[in-house]
Order: sequence, then structure tokens, then C-alpha cells
Amino acid sequence: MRCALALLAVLVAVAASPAAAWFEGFNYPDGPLAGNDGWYGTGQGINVVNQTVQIGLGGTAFKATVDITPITGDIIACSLEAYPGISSGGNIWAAWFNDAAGNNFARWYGYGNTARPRIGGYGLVLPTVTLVEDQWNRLDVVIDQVAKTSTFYHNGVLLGTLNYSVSGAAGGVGQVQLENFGRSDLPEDWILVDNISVVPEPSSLAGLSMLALGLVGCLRRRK
Ligand SMILES: [Ca+2]
Repeated sequence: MRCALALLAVLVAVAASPAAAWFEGFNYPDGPLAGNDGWYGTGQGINVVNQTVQIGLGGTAFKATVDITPITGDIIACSLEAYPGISSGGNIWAAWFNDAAGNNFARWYGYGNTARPRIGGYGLVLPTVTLVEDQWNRLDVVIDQVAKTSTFYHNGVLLGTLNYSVSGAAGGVGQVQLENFGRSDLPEDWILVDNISVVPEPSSLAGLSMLALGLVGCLRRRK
């Protein structure tokens, strides 16, 4: 029942918004992510593996980018799932949620088994979170375009809020990026990412964002 209510909340939120939600499940053939359905970028180490994306294993430093029809609204929820892989203690990956011009609203970055909230390349960070091993972890960001803040969650637990105004991001989320740091000194380190979504919510329904977050946990995970 709780799932049904959460699903209804999401459907209402999406239906009431002028912009559609965006979802990426990486249902592509194994191989480089770039080249599939709008994803671009040149480098090695961001690959589709069994309909998820594996980042790391050395490779080269680059970002796989997709430009999307901007998701607008006072409140925008951005989510992804991450499965921790081998970590040697050096940062190897990042996921960026940007505006159409590439200015950053929020990003995650970390080792193969950690994630840390940050704004762009600025020194605005929250403490590092260790991902739960042997399972998919949910990472959510709720962007408030009025307050210019991004609030981060790990598996539904509030991590904190950062103000992104320094980046100049505006106009909604228009670009998503996955980054491989190209750590040739950490050739075995990796992480999996899947099910990235960007969902607009009118401010009048902002309170429903938590229900939407709960929905993800209710849904049986798809490949
Ligand atoms: Ca998938």
C-alpha cells in the first residue's frame, strides 16, 4: 500500500509538471557507454556491463555526457543507484547533474566503495559515505532552484544540504555526466552505476519528494 501511494505521488508530481522526467537504465549492449542514445565522450573505463555501467578499471580520465531536454521546476529530484566495487582508497568515479550549459547543481564522487556529495569542483562537500557492500545503494539529490540548494540522501538517510549558487547553475537539469578519473595506479578499482533519474516536482508538491524517494526502495530492482 505504501508503494502504491508513493507511486501515485510520483505520477501526480510528474503529470502536474510541464517537463517530463528523464530516466536511464542502460539497456544497451556491453561495451563503451558513449555512442548509445545521446551519450558522448572519448576515453576508456565507462562501459555498459550487463545493462549497468561500470566505471574504473584504470582507463582514461574522461566524462561520458548526455544532454537532455532540461528538467525544470522549483524542485528537481535526481537519483542513481550505485553498487560498490573494489576500492584501494583513491577516488575513481563521479556523477554530475548540470544545467544545459554545464554548470553544476550537484555531484557525487568517491572511491569504488564510497560516495561523497559535492558541488562542482568547488570545496563544498559533505562527509564521505561508505556504500553498503554486496547490494545496490540509492543516492538521491533534491535540488531546490528557489533556495539554490542541493540536499543529499544515501539509502533515504539525509546527509546534508549544500548551496550551489557559486556554480551559477540555473534553468533546470539539462546534462548528466559520469566520470572516470582514469586512475592507472588503481587498475582494479571499479563501481557500478544504474537507474539514473531526473524528476521535476512543482513546489506545491515538494513534500512529496520524500515519498518519491521511498518509492525507489519499494520497487523491485530491474536490470
Ligand atoms: Ca540497468
